[in-house]
Amino acid sequence: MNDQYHSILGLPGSGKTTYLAALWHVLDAGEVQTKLVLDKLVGDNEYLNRIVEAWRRCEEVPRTSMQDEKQIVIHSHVPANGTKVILRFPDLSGESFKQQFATRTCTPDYVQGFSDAGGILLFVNANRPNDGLTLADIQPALADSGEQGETPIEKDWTADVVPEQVRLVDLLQFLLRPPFARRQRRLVVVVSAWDVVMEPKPSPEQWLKRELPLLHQFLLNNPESFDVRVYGVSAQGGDVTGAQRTTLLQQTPSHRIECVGPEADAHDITAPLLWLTGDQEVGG
Ligand SMILES: Nc1nc2c(ncn2[C@@H]2O[C@H](COP(=O)(O)OP(=O)(O)O)[C@@H](O)[C@H]2O)c(=O)[nH]1
Ligand SMILES: [Mg+2]
Repeated sequence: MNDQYHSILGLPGSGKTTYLAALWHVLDAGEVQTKLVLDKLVGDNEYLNRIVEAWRRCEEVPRTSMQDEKQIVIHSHVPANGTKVILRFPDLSGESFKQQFATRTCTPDYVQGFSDAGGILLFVNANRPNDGLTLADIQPALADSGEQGETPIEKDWTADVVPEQVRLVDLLQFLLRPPFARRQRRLVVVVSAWDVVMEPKPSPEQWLKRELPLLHQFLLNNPESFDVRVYGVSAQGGDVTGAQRTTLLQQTPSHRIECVGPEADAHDITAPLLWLTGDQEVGG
């Protein structure tokens, strides 16, 4: 038995809940071959069913509020060798992470979650505005528009103006000091909404290096703390809020899913989890 608690990190809108919904669907429906196969579910079935129902109908999954935070336990096994793997995830609200960044506090449960065996799923959404532009970046555009000499509008600093990658690096830095247990952890960066990345698509790792260089550099330079892989995941298969929805609805639901990265098969969203589970016997 290999009992793993995988922690999930990511700001609001980074694709966490959609990933869990798609995961539950592929495990439950058995439409595609997966590296992990479902045994049984312990915990909040109702919540998983609620998010998976929306996912199957190609609707946006419900927003996770802080009151709505749920712990999900999925019992699975590896058909290749019969090893049992228990996956425990919190579906935390992105608001919790925003609050942790701003107030420098977190709950005892959150700390406890990192003390057991298991890895980290860190979510970033490829369908995101660029929030890390500096004055140096926009200077050439200002120069072209003739507005160069104007005084920039000053705004008060709030935690909300901090770019996403700075906040994510900070959340990871929390893990490097007490009360968190210091050890090397496997970490998967899930680049969600991979369908929106323009062709020719870079590898997920190249995407991370290009779009979130600070986060990429931080992960690369802390090998004693993080053993990292990057996956591109389209858990929904496309934009369900636009015209694409009609096409998506016509597909076998599991076939909408796309997973790109090491040892991943096209629709197998369990590949990153198998590697996170990290037991040599289990194929990592
Ligand atoms: N295009 C596209 N959008 C996605 C995909 N997965 C999630 N999204 C969108 O990203 C947004 C945030 O997703 P959600 O799972 O609620 O993020 P959470 O706040 O981290 O739980 C929603 O608008 C989703 O519809 C995907 O595979 N493709
Ligand atoms: Mg959510």
